Amino acid sequence: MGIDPALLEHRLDELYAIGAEPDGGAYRPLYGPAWATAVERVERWLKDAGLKPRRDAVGNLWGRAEGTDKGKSIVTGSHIDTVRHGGRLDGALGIVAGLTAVEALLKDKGKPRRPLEVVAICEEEGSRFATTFWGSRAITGAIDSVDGEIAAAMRERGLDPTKIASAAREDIDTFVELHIEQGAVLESSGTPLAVVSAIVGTAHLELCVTGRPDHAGTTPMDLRLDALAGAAAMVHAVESIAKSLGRPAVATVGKLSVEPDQINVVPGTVVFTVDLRHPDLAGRRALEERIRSLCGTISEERRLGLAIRSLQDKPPVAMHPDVRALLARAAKECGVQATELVSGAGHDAQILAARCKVGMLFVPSVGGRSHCPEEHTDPSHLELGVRVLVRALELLAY
Ligand code: HGY
Ligand code: MN
Ligand code: MN
Repeated sequence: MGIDPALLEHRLDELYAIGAEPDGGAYRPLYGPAWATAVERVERWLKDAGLKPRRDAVGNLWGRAEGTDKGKSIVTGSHIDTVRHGGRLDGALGIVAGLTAVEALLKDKGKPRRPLEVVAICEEEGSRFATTFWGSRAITGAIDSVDGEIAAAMRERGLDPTKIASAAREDIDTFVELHIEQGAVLESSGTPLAVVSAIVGTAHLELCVTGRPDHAGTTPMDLRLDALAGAAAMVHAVESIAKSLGRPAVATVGKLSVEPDQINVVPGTVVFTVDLRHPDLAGRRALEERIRSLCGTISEERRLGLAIRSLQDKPPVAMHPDVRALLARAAKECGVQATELVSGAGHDAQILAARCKVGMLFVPSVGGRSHCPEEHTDPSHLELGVRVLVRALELLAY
């Protein structure tokens, strides 16, 4: 099947250049200028590939090839947004690979039997707004309200926040996503491809620690209610609890803000986030329970206030067995024995699973690095991933 690896790399480079940050990486936050430019570029590629482009009410970009039969669509793609200083492949690979695969199939095999679509999902990372999976939640009809900030940003892009419900799809049969592993399992085992078996469950918490702002020079140490010293003890507790549970439990404090954030003021308030993950729900609940309890103890011992808010609570999601088997067959027919792997990263497939059959392919990440400019995958692995994706889509849609 005619795939041009150089074109694949070139398109990935072109997308990576959109939202390039001066100190490395790319940043394409939802509805921002770089996001809009990237959507336009993919839209042009979709048209060049002979796909009919359509933007839905939240800005997901679809490219569709009608099938000879009617019926539900076969869809491939991924998210077009990035984290800050994001890498070249997270999300972008799934879009460019999906486009490349469908383009090759249309050229070599003509019109598919079933409708075949490529989707650039508008947002998955939650980098700009407190939304993760915004695009895929719209597709599954899971957005029931939109806050003012997002609504204003939508209107700026010519989107109508009152029309979000129209983005919901009931006519997708199967969604297949090619993604980088973003971890080091494939690289360390020397395996070039994995079929994802499940995606871990993720909980996001926000902890607000309240003390008392005081003068840094005149307040004795034993009289302080130092919110940052308390939060630091809690951050250490988060790490030690996850370490004591051992792999595959993980917990991350990724954001922390201090008020009044002045060199000569004892911090009065600290807000920080915790990202908790575990392949099974019981494991994740145990991790969360221990973190909540120890942070509570620390706040009492230090006479600090503590409010914990749940921002996200996603259970683990199994990939569809039929799709897993089909992806393994496609890999085998491309000459590779794919391994099976649980994804420690979240993906749109875990949301779309509510409405259709889903499956994912992983290619190795060099050094296991991702969500950083160092994100890299060997071009031969990218090409193999696309070839297996082509075969899988051919089995599904022709
Ligand atoms: O957080 C995640 O796992 C994904 O990259 N959004
Ligand atoms: Mn990501
Ligand atoms: Mn991703």
